[in-house]
Amino acid sequence: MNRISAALGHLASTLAFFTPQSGGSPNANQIDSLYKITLVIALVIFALVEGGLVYALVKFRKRKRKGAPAAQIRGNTRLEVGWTVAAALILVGLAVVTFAKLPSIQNPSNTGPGGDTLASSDGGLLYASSERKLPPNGKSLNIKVIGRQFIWQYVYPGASEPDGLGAPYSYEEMVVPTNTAVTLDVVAADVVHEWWVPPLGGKVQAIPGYHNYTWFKALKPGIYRGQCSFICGRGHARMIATVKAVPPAQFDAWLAEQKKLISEANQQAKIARAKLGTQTGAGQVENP
Ligand SMILES: [Cu+2]
Repeated sequence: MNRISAALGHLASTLAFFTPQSGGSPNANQIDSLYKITLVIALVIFALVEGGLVYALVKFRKRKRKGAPAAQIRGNTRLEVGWTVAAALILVGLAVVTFAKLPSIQNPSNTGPGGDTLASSDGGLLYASSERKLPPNGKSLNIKVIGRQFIWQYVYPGASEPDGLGAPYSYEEMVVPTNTAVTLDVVAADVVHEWWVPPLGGKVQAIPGYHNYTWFKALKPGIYRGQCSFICGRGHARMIATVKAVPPAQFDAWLAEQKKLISEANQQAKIARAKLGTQTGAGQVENP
């Protein structure tokens, strides 16, 4: 039994070399297992086809000494019908498995035990639709992902002003609490970009004028690396995306600190603007 499980473990790690990164989020794990199922079926077919080919080559080769010509075989209706039907059945099987797994890839799951208890704090504006899926209990940490040449910006809930301004934000590195359902609103400020952090799920395009949605739940603390995966201009290669998952308490502290820093900066900007307003004449305007 131990040997079998060891062999299976070995097989899984070998397969993992060929399939997408996983382990970061349940949806990424489901995508990965779909790839693995397809890969195993493909390997079995590969072995059967190549094995049959080698068998036929050896068995029906022209033997020098005998002098008799190799058997000339043309067509075999049963065999041809057989492999056509078998191929169709395999495709049907793959379709069934894919559709069975699709909901667990597309639909966010609830925040797990020990996750951040932040409810959707968009003032109750967050609603589910056919595009935007929410966890069964309707609660997620919703982060807006804005793609722009050539950096990702993340806007977190917690706007200090009613028009949505003053919300905490960060660039390039998204900070999230572990074991918490995180839903993403993916938009673009200029051209098409694509959000992709492989260990946390599939690709999502950021398209100007549209909102696309995805989700993930970081299972362990750590750094998850990704990259804009839709060529978007000169700086595309540098448009990296990182997700840093930290324990919920650490996330709450980080978010509060960001909020404080941003409101301090906004206060200073207000003072600077007021100062600018009292100055007249281009020559008198000093840098505030
Ligand atoms: Cu881009």
